[in-house]
Amino acid sequence: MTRTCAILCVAGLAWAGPAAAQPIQLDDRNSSAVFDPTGGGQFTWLIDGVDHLFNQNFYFRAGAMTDEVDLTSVGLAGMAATDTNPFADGRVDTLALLYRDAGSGLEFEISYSLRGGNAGSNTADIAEQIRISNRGNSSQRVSFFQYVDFDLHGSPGGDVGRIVNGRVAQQSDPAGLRTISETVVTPAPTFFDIALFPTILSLFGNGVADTLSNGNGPVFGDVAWAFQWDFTLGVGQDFIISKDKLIVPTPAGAALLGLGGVMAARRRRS
Ligand SMILES: [Ca+2]
Ligand SMILES: [Ca+2]
Ligand SMILES: [Ca+2]
Repeated sequence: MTRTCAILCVAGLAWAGPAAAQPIQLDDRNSSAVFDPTGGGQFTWLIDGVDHLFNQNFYFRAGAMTDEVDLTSVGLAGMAATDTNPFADGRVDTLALLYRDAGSGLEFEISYSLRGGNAGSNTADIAEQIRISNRGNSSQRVSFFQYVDFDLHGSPGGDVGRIVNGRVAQQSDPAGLRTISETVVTPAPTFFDIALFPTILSLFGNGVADTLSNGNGPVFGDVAWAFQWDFTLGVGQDFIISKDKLIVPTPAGAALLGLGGVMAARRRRS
């Protein structure tokens, strides 16, 4: 545990200060998650001692910007880590981050809330809410991206993933032991993509404006996916995104998730 985390996690203090922060760890029951607010987003999601996440991060493009920018590279303006379920587990489980981009006048508030399951259940959930506000003095056209690379069961290879209905991403590991599903509660993304690492990641910071290509898979291997929301924010307006990620042991009837057929097809080809 880092020193910053020790302070924040024990006391649940809010923090606001200059743009440098140590990684923050959230803990709840059988699960832990680690975030680097100024260094690339989330890098760890442990469930019953197994790490399933390589990286999740946010990128955006606004106004005349000709490429997408890593949100954690713009000014971190505030951070608060708190415990929101003291009766189940008194450790800090929720992280709120505030970023301000001076160039566009946009403000981004990200809230992550971790809910672990019973020990040995191999189940945990992270809910995310994102509020993007225009604090500048002119209307802004915004493209906001969420990028995520799960390496289920601690290894990047052999996962299978797909995107259903443009707003539900599903990924399972090769042994079929774990399944992550991410649901965009609201609003539906404007664009999306699922592909092998680093196809999608390479779009960010490549010097040109990119739009996701609506690939829905299935993809086999080191799976990564992204969602993109395009919208216009008038002065003083907000745009709110609500999402949820749930990791569970793959159900016996995995066809329920639309992955059973995919995995059967994979076996026939190999
Ligand atoms: Ca807690
Ligand atoms: Ca780009
Ligand atoms: Ca992966």
